[in-house]
Amino acid sequence: MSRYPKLLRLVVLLTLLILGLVYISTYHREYVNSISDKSMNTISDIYKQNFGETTTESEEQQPEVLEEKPENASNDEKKAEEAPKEQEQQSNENENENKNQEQEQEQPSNQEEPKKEVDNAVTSNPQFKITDNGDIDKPNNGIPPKLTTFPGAEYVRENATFVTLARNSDLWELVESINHVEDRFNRKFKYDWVFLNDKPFDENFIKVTTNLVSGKTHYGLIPPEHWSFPDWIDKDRAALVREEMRAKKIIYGDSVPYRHMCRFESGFFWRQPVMNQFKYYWRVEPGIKLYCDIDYDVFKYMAENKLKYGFTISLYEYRETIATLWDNVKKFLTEGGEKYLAKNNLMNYVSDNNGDDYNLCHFWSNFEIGDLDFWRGEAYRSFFKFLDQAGGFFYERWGDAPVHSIAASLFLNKNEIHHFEDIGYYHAPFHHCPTTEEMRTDRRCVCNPDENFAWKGYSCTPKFYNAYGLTRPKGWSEQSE
Ligand SMILES: Nc1nc2c(ncn2[C@@H]2O[C@H](COP(=O)(O)OP(=O)(O)O)[C@@H](O)[C@H]2O)c(=O)[nH]1
Ligand SMILES: [Mg+2]
Repeated sequence: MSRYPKLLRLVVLLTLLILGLVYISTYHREYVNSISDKSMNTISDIYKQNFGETTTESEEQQPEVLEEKPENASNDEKKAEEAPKEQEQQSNENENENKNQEQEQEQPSNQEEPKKEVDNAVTSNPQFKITDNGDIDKPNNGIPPKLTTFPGAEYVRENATFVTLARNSDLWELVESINHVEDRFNRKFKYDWVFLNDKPFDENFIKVTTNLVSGKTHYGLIPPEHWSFPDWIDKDRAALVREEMRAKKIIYGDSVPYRHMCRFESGFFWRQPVMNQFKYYWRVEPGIKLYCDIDYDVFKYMAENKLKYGFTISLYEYRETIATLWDNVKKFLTEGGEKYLAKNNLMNYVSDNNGDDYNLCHFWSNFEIGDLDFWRGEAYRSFFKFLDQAGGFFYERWGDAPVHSIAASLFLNKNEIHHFEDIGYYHAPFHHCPTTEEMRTDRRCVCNPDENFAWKGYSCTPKFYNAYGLTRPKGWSEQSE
């Protein structure tokens, strides 16, 4: 026998040995990782583990709870008075943030910015473009072209409805809202409208609203278990809290019905049997205005772009109304809710330190266009159940806006959330007016752009654009003061 077969055998043996070693070391690393994952228990850990390190805006100041107006002032007056003070507090912070972004946009630096990781979920949408610095540009803010002829009888609508929670006494303020919605949008598309009340609607309410809505109207009576104290709530403790909040003049702090309303909008509006037939909804409140034409079917837009949640105005919450909300969110996540976190979520919209604290940002829920299936899904159901058990709707005054917003920001991917920049909107005391003159002219808007809240100090919209990595509309900085 020659020496060569022996050498060959040696080489084969050595190769097998090396392959074996590589396999064992890889397997071992995965195993060690899986063990250490289990020992993570802070939200920061969970966040980093799921999404990696991200930049924070940790120097940002958070707004304090503000002095309230005397008790005899109306709520609108109170809100209108508070807003400028709040804006003052926030303006420095946002000025810096705004200036930074403006500079980035207007004076591209010579140094090459590292390209942001491309988010396939976002770029797969053909209307979005990735800019050189990695931000996402939605031409015309992602709004489809106007329809030139409006749908006729054969039009196939989305499975969608307007929805309004109201008392009989809200009728005439609500009539104004219906008028705006019909005039600017719904007379062209004729979607249905659901009205919900904890007491039966009276004949006049039904007659007037049915006459004004171009689609079909539906009326739902809320069952008592969706509008009362659950049996695990200590009513004496809740009453004590209301007294304390009354003394501190916290807005709606002493109100029982307001708390039922917030709990209902958080956990029950989408459970009403009359809502079962619908997939999409647009929430409308009494006393709102629409400032611009909406010449496309927003529900189709939601469906075509697989959007789950849309908003117009975004702002900071009163800290005292949600003192322990975020602690409960963290508890929910560490006690099994972590699995619901979306991969490309908007944690950085609601938190400036990767989830350790809530920055008070929320979408203003008096306007919402959303997919009911999100609230119906397992993630939100278990989230709401957890919060409801914790009792903060009654022991504090948790609003449906922060509850919805936190859920949407954590459990949805960012490309499922949309800012309706084109929908001019008013709910006292804030206005949303499309930023560019081009859009305001095109949509026949009647709002004053100087009053556009979007880029002002107390707005969270800049944070939304930053967290999402969206390019802001041209001219935003002129509207920031
Ligand atoms: N049926 C019913 N609706 C209510 C009650 N309280 C508030 N709402 C409705 O809940 C929504 C929010 O209330 P609103 O007073 O506008 O609160 P704000 O926008 O936070 O100042 C509106 O659509 C109201 O019509 C109530 O006690 N019963
Ligand atoms: Mg309202």
